[in-house]
Amino acid sequence: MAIDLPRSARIYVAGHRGLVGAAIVRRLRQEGFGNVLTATREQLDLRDQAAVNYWFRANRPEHVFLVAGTVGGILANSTRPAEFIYDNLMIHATVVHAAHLHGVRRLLYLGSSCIYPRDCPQPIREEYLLTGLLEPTNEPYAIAKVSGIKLCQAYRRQYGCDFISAMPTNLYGPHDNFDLQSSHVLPALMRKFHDARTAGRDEVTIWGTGSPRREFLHVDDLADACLFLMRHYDQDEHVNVGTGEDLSIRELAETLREVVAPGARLVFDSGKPDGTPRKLLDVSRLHALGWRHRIGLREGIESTYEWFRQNHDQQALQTGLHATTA
Ligand code: GFB
Repeated sequence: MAIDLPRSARIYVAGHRGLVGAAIVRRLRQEGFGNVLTATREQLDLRDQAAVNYWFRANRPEHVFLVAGTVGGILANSTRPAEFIYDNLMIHATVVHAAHLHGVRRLLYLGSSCIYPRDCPQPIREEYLLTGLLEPTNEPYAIAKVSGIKLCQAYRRQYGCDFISAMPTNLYGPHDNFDLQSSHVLPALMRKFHDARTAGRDEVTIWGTGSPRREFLHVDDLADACLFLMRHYDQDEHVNVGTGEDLSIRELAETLREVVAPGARLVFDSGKPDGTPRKLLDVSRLHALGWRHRIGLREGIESTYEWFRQNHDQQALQTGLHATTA
């Protein structure tokens, strides 16, 4: 099945300054889409329904990638729960509602793999949603992300809106957040190894025990999957997006060490939380549709480190919260 997405379509990328939004904009421009619409946070507060309605009326988007939100790693999620639930609930609701009011043809909403129960069977199938309790360190964020799926489904059922949902695994790549207090593990460890190397230190601290397992997808692969789903998927159920492969945090740290700072010693800080023991997505629904990831983890880490080295000074000035990813 192929759904028409003409190069002239007016496409709004909500959250274009974040990891995911920036990758989708890059991808759309590479493919020759000439009407990519964006708005900065200063121009449009996505938590304000009246402002969002006004913006949709003025700009008339036909397709929407809803990838905006307040995001962060395990520490930011556990210390700023109010921001994570309020900002995300509001942003999802205002954009979905305005898209309905203003006749958007298709909308893709991006959730997160933390929507699934903490202790669900692995790999995680889409139907495990709402079958058990969530991981406490990110429950407020996960509740907001589950609400986004339910919004899309409710607007489809009541109003016939063609709104779809994709649930990505942990992401990384250029334009990630490298701030140690708010980032996810991969950019955090890349930065820690880099700082250790440049300062001549031989020790790098890894939070938790190193035993949790995570799956990592390069954001350019995610952008590719988002376009693929926009063109080939129009069903009610959400779709997992990942590689189908995971590794332990210790193994991830060892890989980053090889690329960034060979010889550094790993020290584990068990005072920091581990979070969910394992999050490996079952990607058979996506594979059956005809999409597979292309960028291997080692290759993706090497190219992201190259990007980081070239952009590090700029990144060091940013906190990255209120950016966009899953
Ligand atoms: O990536 P991360 O912050 O988030 O942490 P989650 C993954 C694992 O890496 C945890 C460990 O076990 C962390 O304890 N870790 C080790 C570190 N060293 C570090 C470090 O220096 N920084 C960080 N951040 N972690 C998030 C959720 O969960 O994943 C969000 O909180 C969202 O809601 C996102 O779903 C994708 O994978 O545990």
